[in-house]
Amino acid sequence: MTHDDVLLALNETAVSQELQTIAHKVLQNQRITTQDCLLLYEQGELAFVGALADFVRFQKNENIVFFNKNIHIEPTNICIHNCTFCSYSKKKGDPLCWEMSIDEMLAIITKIPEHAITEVHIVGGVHPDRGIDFYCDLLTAIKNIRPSIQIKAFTAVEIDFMAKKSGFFVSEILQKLKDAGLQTMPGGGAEIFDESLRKIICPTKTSSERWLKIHETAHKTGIPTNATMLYGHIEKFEHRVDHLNRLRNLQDKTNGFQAFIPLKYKKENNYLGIEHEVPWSEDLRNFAISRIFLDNFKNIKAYWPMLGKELSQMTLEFGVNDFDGTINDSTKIYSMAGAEDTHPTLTEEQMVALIHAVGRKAIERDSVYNIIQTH
Ligand code: V47
Ligand code: SF4
Repeated sequence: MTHDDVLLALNETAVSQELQTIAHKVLQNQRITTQDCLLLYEQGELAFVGALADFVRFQKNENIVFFNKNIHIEPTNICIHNCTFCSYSKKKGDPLCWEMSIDEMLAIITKIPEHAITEVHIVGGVHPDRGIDFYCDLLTAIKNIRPSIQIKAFTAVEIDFMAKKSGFFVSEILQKLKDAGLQTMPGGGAEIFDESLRKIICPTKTSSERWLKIHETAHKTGIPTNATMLYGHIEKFEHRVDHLNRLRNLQDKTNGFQAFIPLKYKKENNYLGIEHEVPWSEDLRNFAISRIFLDNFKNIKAYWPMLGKELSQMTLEFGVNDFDGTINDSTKIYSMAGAEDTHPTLTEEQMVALIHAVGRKAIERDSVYNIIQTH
């Protein structure tokens, strides 16, 4: 949407004076406040926030939608933590637990033709017996068999454990991993930063303060990272605003976040006991408001295995300009939590068609957003 389109839409929508003031700020590329953001969550109708988000999206990325070709490897689902929303982690000895050896993980990569992927995304549970040496060996072995592959790996929660287990500082752990081949870090483990909610949904996990510190240290070490927010569980709008604000503040300081990825809470097979997931209209509003508020993030990413292909396609009209990858069926975090697509895969052609269908240019990128191919 252009500036004029949005103004036209605004005139045709009966919105309050306060919302109009926020809209004018956005259209003049001014930063909105946390109070503005809360008002958008409380009162902003889907069409209204969608129009503003589309304006911001176009300002930052024109008509480009990025995607990358990757696979996910989940080394283990054995985890020392007990997050109540998690449908995936198991304790040692549970019949549903798994732990892959380095050779097993290498075999997954070897099976995939060289040109088919540019990135491997590695995230798993926090295994009590696996520390920095194991993960450095893993990265080194991957680089030995596929030197050109880019490695996005380990949430701040896994990094935190590697540091505590070994006695090294976080900065030392990150440097060792970088030397072994780590290029970027994913955004998991952020959940929702409000400390009182963390006590309920992830009581033993890395604190918000430490999550942010680990990302800050990664940025200083030259490792770009992503940020996520788990929404649609027990949080209120004010907690989402607080979460986004802490991310925006850190990004002002480091500019090291590449993308923001809202993660929709899925309710199956976990102990949180939420009866209903939020409706798709709330997913779209949340994408849009995040796009408007996070004025210092270039990319808002939709993780399609969680949302499904159709809803992910719709997010493109609500601020999203980035799709997480062409993924094989090894992603279990969401299939175990009730995502409809239990074997999420999209070929390159399907991904491109999905993007072209909404009139955008599809660009294959690498892990640090260099352009590989335009479609
Ligand atoms: O931190 C766990 C989430 C995250 C559930 O950075 C759940 O490119 C919904 O962070 N319902 C890990 N979500 C995955 C993640 C991620 C995914 C894709 C791309 C990137 C990236 C990062 O998964 C966890 C948690 O927030 N999660 N259980 C659940 N029941
Ligand atoms: Fe472990 Fe991550 Fe599940 Fe929490 S969300 S229990 S840290 S695997």
